[in-house]
Amino acid sequence: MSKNVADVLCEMLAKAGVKRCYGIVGDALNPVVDALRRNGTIEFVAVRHEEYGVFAAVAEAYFTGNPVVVCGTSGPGVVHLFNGLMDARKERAPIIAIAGDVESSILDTSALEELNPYKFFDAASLYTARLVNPEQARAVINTAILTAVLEKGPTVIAIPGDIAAADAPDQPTDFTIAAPAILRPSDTDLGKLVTMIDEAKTVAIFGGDGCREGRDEVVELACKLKAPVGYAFRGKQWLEHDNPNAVGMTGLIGYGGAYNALHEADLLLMLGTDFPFSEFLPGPSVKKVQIDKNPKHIGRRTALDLGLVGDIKSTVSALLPAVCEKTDGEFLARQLAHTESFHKQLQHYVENGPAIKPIRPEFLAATLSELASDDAMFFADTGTACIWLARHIFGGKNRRLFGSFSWASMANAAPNAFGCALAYPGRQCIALCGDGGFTMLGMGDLLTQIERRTPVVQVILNNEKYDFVHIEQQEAGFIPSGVEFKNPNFAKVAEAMGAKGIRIEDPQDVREGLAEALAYKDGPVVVDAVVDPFALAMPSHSPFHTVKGFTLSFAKQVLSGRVDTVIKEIGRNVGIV
Ligand SMILES: Cc1ncc(C[n+]2csc(CCOP(=O)(O)OP(=O)(O)O)c2C)c(N)n1
Ligand SMILES: [Mg+2]
Repeated sequence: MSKNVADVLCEMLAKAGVKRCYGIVGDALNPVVDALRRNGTIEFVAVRHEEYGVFAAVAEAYFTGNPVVVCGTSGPGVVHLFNGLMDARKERAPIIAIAGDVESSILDTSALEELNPYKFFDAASLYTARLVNPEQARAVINTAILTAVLEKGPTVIAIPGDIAAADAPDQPTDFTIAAPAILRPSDTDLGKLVTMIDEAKTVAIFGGDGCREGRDEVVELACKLKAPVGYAFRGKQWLEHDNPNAVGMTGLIGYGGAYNALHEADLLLMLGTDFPFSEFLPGPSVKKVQIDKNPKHIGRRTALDLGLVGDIKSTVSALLPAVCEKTDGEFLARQLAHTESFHKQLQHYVENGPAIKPIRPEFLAATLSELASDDAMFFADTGTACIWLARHIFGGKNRRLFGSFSWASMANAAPNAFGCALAYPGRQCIALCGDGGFTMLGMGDLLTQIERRTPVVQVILNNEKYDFVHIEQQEAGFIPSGVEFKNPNFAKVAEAMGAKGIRIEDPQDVREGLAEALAYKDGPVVVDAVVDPFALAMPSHSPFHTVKGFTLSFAKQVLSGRVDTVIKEIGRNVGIV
């Protein structure tokens, strides 16, 4: 039997290292799913919502580096892919989306479910193609794969069912994927940087996801320069562990001495970060150098004294032998001491946690971190889960931390954990979910986990509100509104669906409940943790407008008769940092 276009598609995707395709079947995709079935190399993972499939794919693709396929059809099913593809773009995950298209004979006639992929995917996709002629197949599929893998992001192939089912021309399906190219600044620019470093009395480093490959080199440089190392959320998992110079994160969920270190240094080296919160970066009193392999990142968050294009590993490797070692460790010691004292403050609700009801999320997260294995993978929903992940879940050489850090979509954690549970069987995959996030997307596809008996641990922060927004509204001086909702007992819901459900209401049961969840290997677990809805977390540095906003909001709430709420909010956060 001759091959059809869908066969060629599957063959090329399999050759690119694709292991899974997440999605929902239908019309135009039927020939594609049939080809996947016949090919047998790529597993089709049937989900209940296309967006869930994409978030699962993003985590798998980000960590493995292999491309992962997602699919949806036609207009509405394709639309459900979009949010996840934006996430893939921002988190830099190689995803290839197959978008089922209407029959080629009715394209551009406003047919039922017709969607123009070029317009629709414009913001998310690095390369969008419409396969309307079998002769295009090899070139289009080749480009979609190479762009996704080498530019690290999503690409889209829209394909009408009749084209997927059409005979394929006899074209070669082999291709090569180059290893990442080595990119480093010119000798002249490196020379300028060496002079700046040697002339500076004190240096601080601030790193992001770009330090992933060059982590050891960055730590070595920091040690040579006696430089404290702060990090953005996406840099935490690479730069925090086994780093004697680590001083924590800056930004709204920041902790430790990072803010001070960055502001008090003579020279700040920003390495592989596109940290978006400019107000947390120092002004002109600190000299700033940024190094990134993406030229678009250079200088867009803050004005620089020097901007260099290069990947962190090779640039820092070239820098290391050229710079003079610094001998005065006073600046570093001061920043480390500050970090240590912040860390002690952070322990307030952890140490007192067993005696505080409702359960403090700090205590819940810290206990989870303590009980989880050394190679556990943690995922946090956008919301307060991110704060507790950043502050109380410790990374390690083999631990992984992930979230929708740059796109900041809700409801990512459960699918992220599901994707990694499939890609890394035997590893603990733990999702710290908001109750808003879990009910938005996670609950429906709990059925997918159940059917496959995938051992994902979902810990739901049951605070009956969009707490992050609640905090945000107060910070901006508003009276909180539209943020509260009612929940069912999630443990009972999970049990009724066929998963293991554990409800924890009492702080005394936290350790035992989490240990039981982590030990369960026979399928998914939902831990329904009833946590304090008034838990607040302040950054290590609170900008003036934050303090002003809270004061204004509290005053407004008192004036509108919500004295009770304000007293609870203040009373429950006396040990706050
Ligand atoms: C898809 C999406 N919708 C809305 C938002 C805005 N938003 C950010 S955090 C948040 C609240 C999350 O609530 P929940 O999941 O309950 O977590 P909590 O903060 O309560 O822990 C909202 C509504 C978003 N980031 N993404
Ligand atoms: Mg919530």
